Amino acid sequence: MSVRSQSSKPSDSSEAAHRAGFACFVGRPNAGKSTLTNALVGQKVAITANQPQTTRHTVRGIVHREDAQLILVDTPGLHKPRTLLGERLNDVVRTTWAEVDVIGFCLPANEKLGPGDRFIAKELASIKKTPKIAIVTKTDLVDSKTLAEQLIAIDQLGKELGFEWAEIVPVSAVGDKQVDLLADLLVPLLPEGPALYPEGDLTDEPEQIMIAELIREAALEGVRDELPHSIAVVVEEMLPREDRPADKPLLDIHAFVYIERPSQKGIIIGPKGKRLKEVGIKSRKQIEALLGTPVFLDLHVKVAKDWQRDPRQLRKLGF
Ligand SMILES: Nc1nc2c(ncn2[C@@H]2O[C@H](COP(=O)(O)OP(=O)(O)OP(=O)(O)O)[C@@H](O)[C@H]2O)c(=O)[nH]1
Ligand SMILES: [Mg+2]
Repeated sequence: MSVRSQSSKPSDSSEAAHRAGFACFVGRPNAGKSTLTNALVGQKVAITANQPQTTRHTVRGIVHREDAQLILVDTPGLHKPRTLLGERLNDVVRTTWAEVDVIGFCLPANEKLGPGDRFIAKELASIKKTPKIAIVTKTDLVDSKTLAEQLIAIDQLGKELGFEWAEIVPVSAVGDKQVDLLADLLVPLLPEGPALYPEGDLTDEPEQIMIAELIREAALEGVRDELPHSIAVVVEEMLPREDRPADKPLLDIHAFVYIERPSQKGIIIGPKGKRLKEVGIKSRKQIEALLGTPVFLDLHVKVAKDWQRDPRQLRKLGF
């Protein structure tokens, strides 16, 4: 039988069926999960920072392809919790990986496997039904020998725990290396089915949350120690400015930057308010790009005492 006649048969299955489903990225804080999510989606849907525990809720990023719709679920870094917030974040991660079609375990190429990675791998090993891909992130930071050693160590880790990785893929989200390949490897692991989100949707994050996150990202830059964990941002109000001509709209956004202690106020605001002003300028530019409209951003710093440990405050802040 010729190839041609085979492919013309109505029952032929050589035309791959459309697939749609969920893949989550898990890993230690700072492993590069959110940066990878953004690289795959082709736009920033999750904020990133060179600090652990940047992501505080699951963020969906949607990759549209001819053959598939791949919905990525970026999760907070899994860590040893020290606060109620930390416990809540870990719960979110565990709930997520029970719900997805494939799990991508992110391990940075430039850090040797540690107890934190082993701990996560062990938990993943107990989820038998879901395929697991090991993703070696930040490959641009290491030479080929170090990368090879990391790949071997990860393969070994799976064997020790009694499972095989569906794939082990090295990627660089910053260098855009093998990011498309990763999508190619994730798609066949999704179930067959029609698209779950409308074409063009890149995320289902509400605008107000994305705006608060962009402000928090700007506020995180350059702060150290405990302060990054203490910052939370809430957008209180978004209103079009009245009496503006139709061709010159302006959106007023009022947001609160919360910290945990009065002593942190000075650092966030900076001398003569300089730092807060910079945070405002930086995030406003990104918000304007996101919304496609000029914005007046009004930021206020408020103390929410020890909110990371306080159930009532956590609820108020959306956790
Ligand atoms: N050189 C390099 N840096 C990267 C790469 N991917 C991420 N990073 C950096 O690693 C840091 C952490 O990245 P994130 O994407 O925020 O990490 P995360 O895993 O989402 O962190 P949490 O949300 O805290 O769990 C940031 O400074 C990124 O710029 C990469 O491919 N190459
Ligand atoms: Mg993140």
